[in-house]
Amino acid sequence: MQSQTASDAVDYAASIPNNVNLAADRRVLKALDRWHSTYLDWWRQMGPAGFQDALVYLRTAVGVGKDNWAKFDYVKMPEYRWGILLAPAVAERKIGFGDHKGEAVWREVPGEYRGMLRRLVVIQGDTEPASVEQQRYLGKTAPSLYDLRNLFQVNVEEARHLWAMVYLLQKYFGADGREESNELLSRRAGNRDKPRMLGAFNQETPDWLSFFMFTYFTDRDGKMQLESLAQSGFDPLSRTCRFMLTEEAHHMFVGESGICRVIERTCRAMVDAGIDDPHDIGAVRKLGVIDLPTLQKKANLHYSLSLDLFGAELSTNAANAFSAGIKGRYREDKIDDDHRLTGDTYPTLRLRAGRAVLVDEPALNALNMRLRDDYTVEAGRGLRRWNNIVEKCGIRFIFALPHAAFHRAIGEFAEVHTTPAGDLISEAQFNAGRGQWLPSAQDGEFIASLMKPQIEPGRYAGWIMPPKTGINRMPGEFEYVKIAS
Ligand code: BYC
Ligand code: FE
Ligand code: FE
Repeated sequence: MQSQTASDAVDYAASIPNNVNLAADRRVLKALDRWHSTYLDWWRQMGPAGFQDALVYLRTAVGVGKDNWAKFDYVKMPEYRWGILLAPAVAERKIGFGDHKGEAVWREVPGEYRGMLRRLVVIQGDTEPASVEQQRYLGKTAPSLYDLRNLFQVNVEEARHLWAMVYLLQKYFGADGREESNELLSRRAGNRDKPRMLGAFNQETPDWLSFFMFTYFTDRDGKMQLESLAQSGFDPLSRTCRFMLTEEAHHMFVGESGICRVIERTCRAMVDAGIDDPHDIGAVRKLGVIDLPTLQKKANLHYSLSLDLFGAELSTNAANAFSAGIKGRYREDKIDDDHRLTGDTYPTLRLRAGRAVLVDEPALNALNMRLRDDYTVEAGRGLRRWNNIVEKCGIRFIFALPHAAFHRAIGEFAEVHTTPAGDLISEAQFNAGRGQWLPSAQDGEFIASLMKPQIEPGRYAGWIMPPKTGINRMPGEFEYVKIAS
C-alpha cells in the first residue's frame, strides 16, 4: 500500500527542486547551497566538453509519481534543474530482511550501522560523477543529434544521482557527510592520484560503441545495486533509490537500442554487399560498419568489467549489510523464504583444482554472487535480441556472454586467466589469445576512424541505424540539440 503525503509534492520553485521540504531544513539547505557552487564548477570542468551552451531537448524530473513525472524542454545543461526527489513514502513500511526483519524502517541512521551505511552511500555516489567524467568527450563524435541528446540526458541524470547521494550525506551524516560530499567532487575517473573508487569507473569510454556497451552492461549493474539498496531498512536510502530506478530505465534503453542499431546496420550492409562470412573482417570493415567479432570483443570487455562491480563472490561486507537490514537482495520483497538466510546455502563459483566449479556456500556470504547471477540473467536477455537481428539477416554468428571467470580483476578469479569459455590457461596463453577476445589497439583505431560527428538533424552516421521512434515521439528531423555557434 502506498500513500502519498503532502511532503511528496515537488517544490519546483526552490533553487534546488525537491520533495523533502528543504525550505524548512535550514542547516541542510545551507550546506547544499554551498556544495552547489562547487558542483557547478565540477560540471563545467568535467561535464560534456564543448556543449555547455547548447540547447538540449532534455527530460527533467518534476514529480515522483508513476505517470507524468517528467517534462521535456530545451535546456542548457548547466541550467538543468538537478533536484532531490524521493519516491513516495510507503505507510508503515517494515524492514524486510535480516536481524531486524519486521521492525519499523529507520527514518534516521541507526548508530550501530552508521559506518556501513555511509560507505555504501559514498560508493554509490562515487560512480555517478565518474560516469559523466568518462563520457565527457563523446559529444564531439556523436553519430546524430538524437544520440547526442541521449548522451546528455544520461549525463545530467547521473549527475542528479550524485545529488541524491549527497543529500543523504548532508542530511544524515553531519560533518563527515559534508566532507564525503566534497570528496565526491574531487576524485576523478582514471586519475592516478585520486581515482574513482571502483575499477570500471576508471576505465576510458573512448568511443560510442563503448558508451552503448557501458550503458547496457554497467548501468545495469547500477540497476541491480539500486534495486538492492531500494530494499534497505534505512528508508531515505530506499526511497531515493526507488526514484533513481525510474531514470535508470532510459540509460539501459540507450545502451540496448544503441547496440541493436549498430548490429542491424552491420548486418544489412553485409547482406547488401553479399558478404556472408562475419569473420571476413577486412571486407566488412571496408563497408564502414563495425564487424560482429569486434562487437563481441567489446561485450566481453564491458561485461567482465561490470562483473567486477559486484565485489567478491564471498563477502562478509555483503553478509553484514544484509543481516543489518541495510542492503537486500534483488527483489527481496518478492522472494519466498525467511529473509534471514541463516543456515541456507547458495551455489557459488569457486576455483577448485584448476577449474571453475559451483560449490554450496553459506547464502549469507554469497550475496554478491547471487546478485551477480541475477544480473547475468538480465544481461543475457539482450543478447537474444542481438542474435535475432543477426539471424533475421541470415548471417551465421552468435553473440554470447563470456564465462564469469573470464578477464576478472576482483574475487575468486582475479589471479588466474581463462578463455571466454572459462577454461583455465596460462598467462602466456592468455596474452596470445587476448587480441581475439578483447578489443585490440587496431580494433580501437578502426572504431575511432568511424567516429565522425553527424550533426545534421535527422541524419545518422553510416555505422548505425536511425532509431525506430524519436524521443518523446518527436519526428525524425527533430533538432534534439541546438548547438551554439
Ligand atoms: N573495484 O567484500 P567485497 C552505478 C573492494 S553502478 C575496487 O566483495 P563488497 C552506475 C571492496 O570495496 C553501482 N574495489 O566488497 C552505473 C572491499 O574493500 P575493503 C554502484 C572493489 O562490499 C553506471 C574489498 O574489495 N553501486 O550506479 O561486498 C553509470 C572486498 O570486497 C571492487 C554500488 O556498488 C571493485 N570493483 O562489494 C553510473 C552499491 N569490488 O572495504 C552509475 C554500493 C570490491 O575491504 N556498493 N572492492 O577495503 C556495494 O554494495 C559494495 O561495496 C560492492 C563491493 C558491491 C561495490
Ligand atoms: Fe546512476
Ligand atoms: Fe545510469
